[in-house]
Amino acid sequence: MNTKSLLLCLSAAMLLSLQACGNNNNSINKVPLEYDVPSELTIGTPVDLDVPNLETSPNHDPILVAKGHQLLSLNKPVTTSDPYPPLQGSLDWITNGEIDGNPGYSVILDSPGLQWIQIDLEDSYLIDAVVFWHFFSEDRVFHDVIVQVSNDEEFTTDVTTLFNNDHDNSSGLGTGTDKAFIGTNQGKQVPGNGVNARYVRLYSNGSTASRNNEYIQVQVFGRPIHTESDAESDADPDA
Ligand SMILES: [Ca+2]
Ligand SMILES: [Ca+2]
Repeated sequence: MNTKSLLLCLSAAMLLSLQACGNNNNSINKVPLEYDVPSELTIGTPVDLDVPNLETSPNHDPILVAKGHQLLSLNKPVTTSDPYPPLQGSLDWITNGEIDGNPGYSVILDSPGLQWIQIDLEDSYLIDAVVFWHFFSEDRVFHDVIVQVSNDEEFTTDVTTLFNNDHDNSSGLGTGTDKAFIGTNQGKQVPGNGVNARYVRLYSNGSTASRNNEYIQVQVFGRPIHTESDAESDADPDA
């Protein structure tokens, strides 16, 4: 190798390491979350909700997440803590891609109080966002909303909490500092921060309307986990 080709090699190596640094920087390559927003519905009259810790000026702009995020949860299997079949709908409606606030499109769990539903992404991914719609055709706040991800199906180890608005720890899962919110057609967007996980679990504990738990849709966005050899073989400065 002559001096000129050695210099070329060194410049190429420096460029690659600069790119690698860039990829590790969270502020780079972030884009607004791309997801489907269903039509707005205002069937009910506004309700004066007396809810502690309720957010006052919600921002529904798409959150910033990693470029290249994909919808991972479409038609993925859903399980629940509720031992009984739903009162309305079936669990697969939660990931069926249909997001409609009209009556008849939501799954209503049979057992009231604190319950979870869980999506199996069938592989581990880097999770960028979880978006969910409980109900949005009238003002309603669900209690003790907690979103967790894990690679452990039982959620006994390796659990990351992405959102928790159980301000008084009535769930026993820890005190949450996130705000209570009124569901809208924009859905509730929760950042995933690129955490590595296969399972996504969402808790709720009834709402201001009833003790029942209800879901129109949950969407999980993220990216495949690239190994170092993958990254070398498909290195693309625009990726
Ligand atoms: Ca649905
Ligand atoms: Ca609580």
